Amino acid sequence: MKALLIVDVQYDFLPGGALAVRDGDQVIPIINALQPKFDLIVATQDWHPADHGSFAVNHPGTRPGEIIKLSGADQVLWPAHCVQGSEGADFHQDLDRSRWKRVFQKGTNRLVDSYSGFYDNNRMGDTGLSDFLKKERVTQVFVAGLATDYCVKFTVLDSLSEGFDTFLIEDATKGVNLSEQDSNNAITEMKMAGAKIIQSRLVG
Ligand code: VGL
Ligand code: ZN
Repeated sequence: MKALLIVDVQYDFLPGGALAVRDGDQVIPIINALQPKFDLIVATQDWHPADHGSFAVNHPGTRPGEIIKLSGADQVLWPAHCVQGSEGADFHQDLDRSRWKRVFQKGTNRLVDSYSGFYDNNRMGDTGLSDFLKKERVTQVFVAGLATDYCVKFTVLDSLSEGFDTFLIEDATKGVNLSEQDSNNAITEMKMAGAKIIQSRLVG
């Protein structure tokens, strides 16, 4: 069984959003065209409390892009984004949600960020995604969405470590690129870890 995993296609990561990914909206029609090729579709949703520790505004004197220690780990500080219940946390209205089986929310613990849809960055909190996919007898996981260099990358790496045959659908993702090469480096890292990098037109 193969599953499509759609990562964080939310207004705050799209042009005009608080943490906008350049051309992020270009993934929407590609993801919509992919969905009929899958019998199982799930999504992740970045879902932070307003006092989340990854927001620069919650650390007076800091700015987005700076790195601090949060619960002992290096943490990039972000503009406030995907606050629970806000419009920015909503999925884009053009994204077809009609066949999604479940949405896995992440980033709810203010003390640790959670880029992956499986586990938080300290590998403590578990969204239940891995157990869910295993119960559904999924063996192949195809990942699309935002952002290539953060949530998509960590989701792909955790998917591999959970034993799933994992595919990155390259043209169905876009990166933040705080540094110019971040997305390219992320793709190399995913490939080195065992992910297969494919294009959407080649998904059967
Ligand atoms: C993400 C930064 C902070 C993402 C989420 O979805 O890639 N990036 N929170
Ligand atoms: Zn976030």
